[in-house]
Parts: sequence; C-alpha cells; structure tokens
Amino acid sequence: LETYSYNRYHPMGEIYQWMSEIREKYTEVVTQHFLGMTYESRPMYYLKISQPSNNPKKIIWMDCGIHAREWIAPAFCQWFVKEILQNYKDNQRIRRLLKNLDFCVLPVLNIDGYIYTWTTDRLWRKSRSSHNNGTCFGTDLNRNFDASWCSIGATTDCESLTFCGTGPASEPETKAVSSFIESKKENIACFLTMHSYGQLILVPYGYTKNKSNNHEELIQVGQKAANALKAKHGTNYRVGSSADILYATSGSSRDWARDIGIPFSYTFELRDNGTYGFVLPETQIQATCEETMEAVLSVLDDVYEKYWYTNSAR
Ligand code: 0X9
Ligand code: ZN
Repeated sequence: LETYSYNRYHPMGEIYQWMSEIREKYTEVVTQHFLGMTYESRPMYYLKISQPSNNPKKIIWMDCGIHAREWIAPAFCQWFVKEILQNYKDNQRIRRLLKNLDFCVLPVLNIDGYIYTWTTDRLWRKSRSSHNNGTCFGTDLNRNFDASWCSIGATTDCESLTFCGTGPASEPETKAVSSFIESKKENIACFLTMHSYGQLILVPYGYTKNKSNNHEELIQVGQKAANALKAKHGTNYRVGSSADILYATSGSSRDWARDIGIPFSYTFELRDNGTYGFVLPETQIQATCEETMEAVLSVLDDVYEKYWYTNSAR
C-alpha cells in the first residue's frame, strides 16, 4: 500500500489487492462489503468509510467504472478513498463531513468489462454478458437501469454500444447496485457516478427534458462544484441536465437514483474534452483527480449543510 501508485491505471487484480490492503490498514474507519457477483462470477465489493458517531448518518454513494474503457473513473474512486483516509484525522473539512456522512465507494462497477479492456480491447464499453446464442456480447449497464428503460438513446440491438439489456436490471451488476441502493434509499443523500469524458457535471434527467423538483438546487450545487474544480487547475466544466447539454439517454443509474428519491444525484464526466478521450494519459491522472476532489468535496459540503441534524456537533 505504501508503494501503490495513484498516478497509474491498475489492472483489476491490483485493485482487489488494494481494497484488501486499505481495509487492513484502516480497520477503524473502513469496511469492505460484498454487493454481488458479476456476469463472469467475479465478486463486487464496495468500501465503506464510516466514523463512529451518535448522529444519524446519511450515506454518500460513489461508483466508478460502469463503462469499462473510462479508466480515469476507477482511478478517481481510488484517489478519493486515499484522500479521505490520509486526511480524516487532521483535516477539519473531512472530519466534519464524516460526522454526519458515511461514504460508500464502488471502485469498479463493470469489472468484467474493465478486465476485458486490459486483456483484449482497450475501448470496450459494455459488460460481458452473452446474447443471441453467444453471437454478441455486453450490455450498456448505464442503459440497464429502470428509468424509462430502453426508450430513448438506447436500443434492443445487442450489437450496439447502447444495448439496454433484456429488461430493467437484467444484468447482475445492475441488480447488485440497484438492490443495495434500493435497500438503503431512505438514508442515501447523494448518488455520484463517475464517467469520462467531456468535463461535465450532469443532473437528471437524460430520458426527458423535464426537470426534477429540486433542479435549481442541483444546478446551484453543481455550478459551485464546477467553480471549485476550475479554481484548482483552470479546467472548464459545464453543468446541466443530460438531455439538455449532452444527449438523451434512458436507463441511466443517475436518473433511476433520482426517481427512487435520492435528492442529490449527479453524473460526472471527467477529463478530457476529446484530445485523448477515453485514453487519458497517466500524466493527467493526478491533476484530474485533484480537481475532481475539489468538486466532489464542494458537493459534499453542500449535502452536509442540507442534512445538518445536531447543532451541538457544530
Ligand atoms: O452515455 C452515457 O452513458 C454517458 N456518457 S459516456 O460517454 N460516459 O458513456 C452519459 C450518461 C449521462 N446520463 C444520462 N444522459 N442519463
Ligand atoms: Zn461512461
């Protein structure tokens, strides 16, 4: 763990190993939890960072790597965990957050796909489930959630990059995440799903131009985060609803999370703007993670303020 490089992309075996070492080194704040198995029977685990407290806690969910080729996303999830753990004792801001918030981080959601990008096809996007008698592979897990499933910006053609699967949550990875989120939804304040690329902070919805009932607040919090991000290294992000500033998509995890009642639900599209696209050089990992950390902390500060319970803790 002392030699683990956060400026590198890591194959899945190293990420599993990293999770075990994190859990062993920070036993007092970190636990590792099983979420379910992938299509190819690999275990999915999330890390929970939680400080003992008498306050009622809200949960922050963050997943990375739902799309296999977006390697900067898993790199950020690991960076985020590292930053929290290295700083929670001395850093006021992080200590404060942990008083009322638990962080649940899933470093790689689409594990089978991620492995495939290391072994076979760097630009693979989908999961690795088999369809049409083994003639085509992979579901777009970010079209597989039960949010106006397979209506717009998704297709039932299994050859397509945006294949929605055979039904809402037909894929074991989707099922694992959605069952967990559903079971805790009353306590989940914030759902963050990390992608690349495009430099965007996206709010619901993708499946309609309609806005959620807290849209203005989501935009405000998102814009403040984008400002904090820009202040770090000057990177420009745009903030808006998916359908407005990106493109229409049904079945995304973020829309689904908002629809089941999670108030702060965001998709982050990390660097870059297309120069390298999905194949962001390792030399940009550090700056990308540093600036994204600023944005995420800004969101979390706002979520924290919103869910303030006890003035005595202040
Ligand atoms: O198409 C996607 O799933 C995301 N873009 S990516 O290039 N990372 O594949 C955008 C997801 C945004 N969410 C919705 N539009 N609902
Ligand atoms: Zn993506």
